[in-house]
Amino acid sequence: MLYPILTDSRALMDLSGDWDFKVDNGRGFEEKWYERPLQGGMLMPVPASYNDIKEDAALRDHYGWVFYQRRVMVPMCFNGQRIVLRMDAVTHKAKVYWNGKLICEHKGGFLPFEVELTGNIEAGGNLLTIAVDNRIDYSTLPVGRRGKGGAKDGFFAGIEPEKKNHPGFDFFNYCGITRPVKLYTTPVTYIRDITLVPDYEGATGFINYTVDMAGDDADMAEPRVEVYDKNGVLAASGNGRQGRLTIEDVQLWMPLKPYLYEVKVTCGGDVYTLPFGVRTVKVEGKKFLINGQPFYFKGYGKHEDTFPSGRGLNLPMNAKDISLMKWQGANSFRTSHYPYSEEMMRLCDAEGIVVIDETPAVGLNLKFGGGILFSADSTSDTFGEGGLSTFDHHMDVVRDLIDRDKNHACVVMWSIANEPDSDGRGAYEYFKPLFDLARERDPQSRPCTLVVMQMPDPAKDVCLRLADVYCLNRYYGWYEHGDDLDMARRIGERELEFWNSQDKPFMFTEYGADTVMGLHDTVPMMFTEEFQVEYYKLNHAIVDAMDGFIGEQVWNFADFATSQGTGRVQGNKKGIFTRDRKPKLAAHYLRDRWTKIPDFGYKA
Ligand code: GCB
Repeated sequence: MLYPILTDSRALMDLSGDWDFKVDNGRGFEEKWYERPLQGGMLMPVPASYNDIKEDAALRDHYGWVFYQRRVMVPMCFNGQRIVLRMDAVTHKAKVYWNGKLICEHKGGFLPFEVELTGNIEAGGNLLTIAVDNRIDYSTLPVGRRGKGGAKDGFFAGIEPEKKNHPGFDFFNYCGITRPVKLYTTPVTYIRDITLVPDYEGATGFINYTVDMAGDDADMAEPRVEVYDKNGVLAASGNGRQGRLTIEDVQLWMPLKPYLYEVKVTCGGDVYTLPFGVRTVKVEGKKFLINGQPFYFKGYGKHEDTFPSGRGLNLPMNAKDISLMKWQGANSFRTSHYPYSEEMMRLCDAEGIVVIDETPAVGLNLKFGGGILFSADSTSDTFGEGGLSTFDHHMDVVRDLIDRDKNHACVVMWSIANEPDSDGRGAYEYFKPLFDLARERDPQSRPCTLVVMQMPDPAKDVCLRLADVYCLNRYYGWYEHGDDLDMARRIGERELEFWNSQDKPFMFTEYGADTVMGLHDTVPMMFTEEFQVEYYKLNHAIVDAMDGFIGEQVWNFADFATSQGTGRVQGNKKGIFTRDRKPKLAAHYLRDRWTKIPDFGYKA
């Protein structure tokens, strides 16, 4: 799906702003709130999660539907064009009404969807209502647990808690219209999609392209594809729906040294341009090759999490985060635990930040019972009867994620899920088709992975059979033996030797220790800034000695909001930066380490 942009043939209107907003009282649909202006609501900024915008605990923890609404004027000069309404992300389910009529529904909170409005525009204004549902369960991604009810018998029997979400994941269930809503036009015969596959041989670069046209005259239209360099000089061109363009003296896209060409497609009356980097990615033996050289990942697992936007698009913070990573010598991050905004992906292309692109499949671990603080039904049969029913939706998000992000130079690997019960019954049968789909769908044949947690028996983990890189989340020295770092080192070493003895590369996609900014001690005491540094030193001493270890992505870039519980102090404090991006002691330690580790050839 193409990112909406302004071109010679396309208009674009961003509908960001303060929308009318009302929490459903259980009668919103019955009373058809979408047919007329919302009564007695409040204003709510779009894009943003609604949870932290007001001083209202009930709104923060709301369970169910809310309604967003605004009037949309559509300029008459759009007449004769195809008019499309695009929602970049609505978390987690949406029903979209245009002038009182349901025009589309969507499940999944982190990927875009759109609907054509052509022929349905009223002069003088149109009523747009988006109803948003934040409920999570065993069929959604991320997964929500069936909440624990009140006590069945005994002294407190009969006291039932209010219905609420029980996230099966360790981040706050931020919801709402979290990314922009846009209206754009195309000519009636239009460029539906562009697929680009880069390659090079010596100094000659190649772009294999496919242009997908749609509309009345799609069959007759002959695309022209042009590639411009940074100075606007034509570097290659060709005609036809498919082809291979040759760029002499190609400039490669490299981590932290990105070079982007501009690919311009013209067809019929439509024009679309996209920035594009020429680079290759491949796993060979125990190495992860970018442009043929062994890359070493230095960086983070992140979140889209800021105050008070929640998971709402925050452009300045995205820029700040990349600046901080560069200051530290980091070169990469994982979009834990859901696809990030397209604005962030485009920024990473432009800044040369390497991305592991993850689906929203988190919490597929009923056996684990929901982890450190989640209430959950614990069952060992996550992928069996009575377990999850996420499979079809999981297929959809793998497909939609790859379709959205396939052309990004920054994306070097797909993460199919985070920490599922990957050694359990049915795990292989569940994950095999998802890996097959990702491999079939990605025109650039990037490596695929499954991020695995500490619990499963390493020897039985399905990632051994399915993943191209073993991505490990490990907490030796925190959840395990935090009070005995020597024991943590010995246990960690034993397990990591197993992974190092395999014939594929492995890396940390998470390792970390909760650290409250400002807590200090002379000896490593858990939660202090000194302890966090010791924790990282311990882990680095183990992995630096291992030839198959190809990267360290720390958990987490910054402190972030979570559900409440005794294991979380106003959120998860494993950040190397605080939530407002101030460095803890470990930020300086990592800066010192990472500026000394080269991006390429560290484990050559
Ligand atoms: C994990 C999860 C991550 C949590 C982290 C933690 O394994 O993947 O979402 O936030 O542990 O801090 O416990």
